[in-house]
Amino acid sequence: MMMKFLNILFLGAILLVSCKPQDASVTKIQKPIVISTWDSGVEVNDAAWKVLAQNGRAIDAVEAGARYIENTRNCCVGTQGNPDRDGHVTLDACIMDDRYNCGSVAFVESVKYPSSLARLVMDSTPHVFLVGEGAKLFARQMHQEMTNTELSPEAQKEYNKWLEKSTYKPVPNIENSESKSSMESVPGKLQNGEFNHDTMGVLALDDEGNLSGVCTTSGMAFKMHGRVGDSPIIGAGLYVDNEVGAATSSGVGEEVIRISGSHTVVEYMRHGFTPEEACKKTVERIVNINPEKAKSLQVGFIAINKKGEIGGFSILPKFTYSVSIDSTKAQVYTAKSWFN
Ligand code: SD4
Repeated sequence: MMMKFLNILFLGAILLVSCKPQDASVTKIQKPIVISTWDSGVEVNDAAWKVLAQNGRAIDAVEAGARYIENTRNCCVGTQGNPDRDGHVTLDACIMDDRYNCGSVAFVESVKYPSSLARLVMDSTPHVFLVGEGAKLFARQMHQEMTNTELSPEAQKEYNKWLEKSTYKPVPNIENSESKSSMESVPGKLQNGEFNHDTMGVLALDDEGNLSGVCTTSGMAFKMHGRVGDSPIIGAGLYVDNEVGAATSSGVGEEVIRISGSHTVVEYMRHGFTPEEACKKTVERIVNINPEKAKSLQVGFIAINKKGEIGGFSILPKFTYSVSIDSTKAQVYTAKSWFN
């Protein structure tokens, strides 16, 4: 009798094994791959791809991408970006690797490559976050390239234009009562006619299957002096969990901080949602806080999981992201949005 029972148990076990649905994770993994926010990610991805193509680490790839954009003139990243309302360009950045190592800098001036400074905080200090003068001092100690505090001609022009009214205050409720889009103060095009862009978030999965990310910005144009957004905050502007996936954000930082946006995206992926679904569910969290206010807020997330699946989602239309899976020009996708 006992023997018969054991036989049935054994047969059951065999059947169970053979009936187990095929694990999705054994399907082909798309790697290496790099994705970044906005159309401006096309060139950023190029810089990152050069590292990935040589079997480089994701962390080195994303840093290379961030450095590329920090070295160009644009409204929203690096020392040539638009200033705060007192005329200072203050920079925020963070970086995170595949082992929960992370580094951040915020409210830092004159540092040419804030993403590399964040990397140095991660690699060479026992800390995660340095701000302001302390971050600048650390940059000098680490022989980082510094610039003077003069505004670029384009940023000066934008600032002069803004000074005529000086109405923009990056406090969400005030913005809302003035019924202004928070992005209104950011020029859509540069003087030379080139398309302008916003905060740069870069995520990569390398040949070894490891994830890393970076986020870098000069923050919301004409913000209050001392204001820090989501971009340098681990969990808000960026989060990487090498077991699951990575996410980064662009848009009104205050809204991202209050829901720990990028961490939330990663947690949704942990619970089985695809990257696009995870971004959408996170956007929904922001929208649900105040659906009326959300109609004039832009926040977008992009995400990648361990299989190299990617996705993005935003509150308002026209949030784009760039995707590279080889050395050819990155493909730009427009994310689906909550409002149309
Ligand atoms: C911030 N999230 O400082 C940044 C701004 C941004 O595209 O993304 N601009 O709140």
